Amino acid sequence: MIYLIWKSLIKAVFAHGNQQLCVGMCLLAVAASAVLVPAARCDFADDFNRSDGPVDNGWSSWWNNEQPSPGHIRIENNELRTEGSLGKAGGVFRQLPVTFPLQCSFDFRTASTQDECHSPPHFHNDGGWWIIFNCDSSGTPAPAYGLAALEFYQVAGSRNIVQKYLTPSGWVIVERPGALEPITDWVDFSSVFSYIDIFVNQDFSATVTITHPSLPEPITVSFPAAVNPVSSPPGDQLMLCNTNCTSGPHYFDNFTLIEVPVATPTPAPVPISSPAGMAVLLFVFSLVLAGQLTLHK
Ligand SMILES: [Ca+2]
Repeated sequence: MIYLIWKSLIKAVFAHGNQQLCVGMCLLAVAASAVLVPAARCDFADDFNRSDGPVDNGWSSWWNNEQPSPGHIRIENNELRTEGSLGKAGGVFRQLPVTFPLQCSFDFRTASTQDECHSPPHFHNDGGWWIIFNCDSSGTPAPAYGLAALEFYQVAGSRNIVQKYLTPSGWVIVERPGALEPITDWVDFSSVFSYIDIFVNQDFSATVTITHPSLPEPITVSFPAAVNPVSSPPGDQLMLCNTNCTSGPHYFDNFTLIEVPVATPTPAPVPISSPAGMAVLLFVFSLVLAGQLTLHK
């Protein structure tokens, strides 16, 4: 039956000398079924280029037990200036729920020349970064100390890069490359900006690339997919802060966050023998028979 209908359609179309129409109709079902559905995106960027003073632009700040802390966390020379605090750090946060995959990047540098406070025998410079996605707002003194879906941080620069994510049974902490510290051929952050680039997939597998001005090649580490992460994020806060106990100061600049569009898998072409394929054929065939299609020789 299908063969007969198809043969009739081909015969009718070719009888009018319009091969393009035939080919076009054959592709119709395929084209109609191939639909990309982009996900909603929530992109954000801040170059901190504004007058010295409070961070503003929607950010809240904290330092130690102060929240807000405009004296310690502020804009300085078009950069975000932060200070560390023993066990409490300092930085900024804002309501910015994100979905994955995403790519974010920022510059980081530190004016600190002091040893890291928690790393006896103290051979690391105390300057490091910390970024947190989808944390709740219940933490004290800041959301950084509550629950979060996902975090990345690195202390010093010559230490391992850390991924931390939440599961129903608690935190999971993954260190990469998992090498003895200080890591051979890595360097601590300095007064000159390094560039941090993070790409996170939907399964929380991730790549972190750090470009130091003093190294000939970027440092790149990869993290595997998360195992049993919480199914829904505990909050909607984004945090950007230092990991330090010294005053630093520690500086950030050129923060960007881009949610990468996710394309749904392209549906398989509608088989000519399927109900949808049959409907298309019958519709075209009926038009041909009724003389409603203009066929050009
Ligand atoms: Ca800037």
